[in-house]
Amino acid sequence: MKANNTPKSMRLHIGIFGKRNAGKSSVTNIITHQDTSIVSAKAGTTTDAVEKTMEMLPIGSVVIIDTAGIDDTGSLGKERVKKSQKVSDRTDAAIIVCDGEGWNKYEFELAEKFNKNNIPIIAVINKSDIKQPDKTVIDKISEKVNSVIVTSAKTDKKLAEKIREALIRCVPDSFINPPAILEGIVKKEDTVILVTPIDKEAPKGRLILPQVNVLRELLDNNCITVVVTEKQLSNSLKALKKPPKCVITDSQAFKEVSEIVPESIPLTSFSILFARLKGDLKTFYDGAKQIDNLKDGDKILICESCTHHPIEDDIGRVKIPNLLKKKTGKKLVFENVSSHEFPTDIEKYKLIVHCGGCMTNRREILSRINKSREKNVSVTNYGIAISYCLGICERAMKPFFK
Ligand SMILES: Nc1nc2c(ncn2[C@@H]2O[C@H](COP(=O)(O)OP(=O)(O)OP(=O)(O)O)[C@@H](O)[C@H]2O)c(=O)[nH]1
Ligand SMILES: [Mg+2]
Repeated sequence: MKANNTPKSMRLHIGIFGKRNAGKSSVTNIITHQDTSIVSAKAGTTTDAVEKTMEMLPIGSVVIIDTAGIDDTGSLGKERVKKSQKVSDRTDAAIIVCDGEGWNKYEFELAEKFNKNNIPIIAVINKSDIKQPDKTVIDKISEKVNSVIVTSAKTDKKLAEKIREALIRCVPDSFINPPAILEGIVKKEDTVILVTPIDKEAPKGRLILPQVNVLRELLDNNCITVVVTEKQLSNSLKALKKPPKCVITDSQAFKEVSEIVPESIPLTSFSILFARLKGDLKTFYDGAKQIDNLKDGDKILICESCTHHPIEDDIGRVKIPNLLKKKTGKKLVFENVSSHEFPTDIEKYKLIVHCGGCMTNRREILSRINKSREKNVSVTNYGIAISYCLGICERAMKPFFK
């Protein structure tokens, strides 16, 4: 598979971290076989995360992210450190680069975070042409990581190969064989109806990513796939000789679709399929039940992974807040964040409603779920919250909890 054929969010994200001048950008350029990042003797050369997508067999397509030094100082430096920390939230495998002096608190703290989240770490002890690390240095680092590579980015011609091998040994199987979106729901050659409303929010001339991903998976499985707007759903059901194996709808048309599709036909949404693929379905389902406990003045955070210009009837800014207000009858306060932004003071929220996350990777959403769990904040998903407010959540979840 070519790198460009895999959606970015499904690619293994490899973050490269370390103190300033450790050789992070040199290692990045060696892995990517090109001048992806600027290398210089001046500490603090890399000031913003630099991303490069590439093909790394047999893992497939990966995103290499070079970062700014984790030991940067001053007000601007601190901002850079924050950015590097954000990259760590979406890192599936970490490479921590240091010189022969080894690690200090910066690397140990970072490694602690990765260890806690089961994220594999490869330690690259660089600049061995200047200083070979002591055995005690290597031993201390080894305790915290999956592999240690002692090397020199200047002289080691086999470094890219060594890193690749170390990655293959430690990355989760799921990245080498990504799970199917429709696992357990659809089998080869089944008939499936996809409902994709063409409303104001639908991008001109295109389908949105979850729809495209699901459609592609159905075609890969030789399924008979009927794609309609909600207006033709009833006619499509009548036109089929046998009922479809399931109906998958855009969450925004849930109500209408649930009224048309007979109870005997499994029904769910693109967003809920992605909630399972990218997050943790059970946590999101439990989170939705918190909706009933909301009180006047409660704050709700709406998280969207992509950045788009809010439109008149925006799902995160208008539709979901309206549904929640209607369902609870309470005066709720909504805040919205998008892209890689995620507040640190999440304890002030009663509920977090996250989008399906088609534009981000699973690691980032799991990391947000973890943070919410640590602070006892309930978290749910767009599709699940919508179905809950409409009173059809049980039905939409049934295909997953058979
Ligand atoms: N001698 C020697 N120098 C190296 C090695 N690796 C990198 N360097 C040099 O160390 C300096 C810093 O390298 P970079 O790759 O820019 O380091 P960095 O960690 O990206 O640095 P910042 O972006 O400033 O945080 C450059 O002058 C490199 O040429 C090595 O293995 N041996
Ligand atoms: Mg750099």
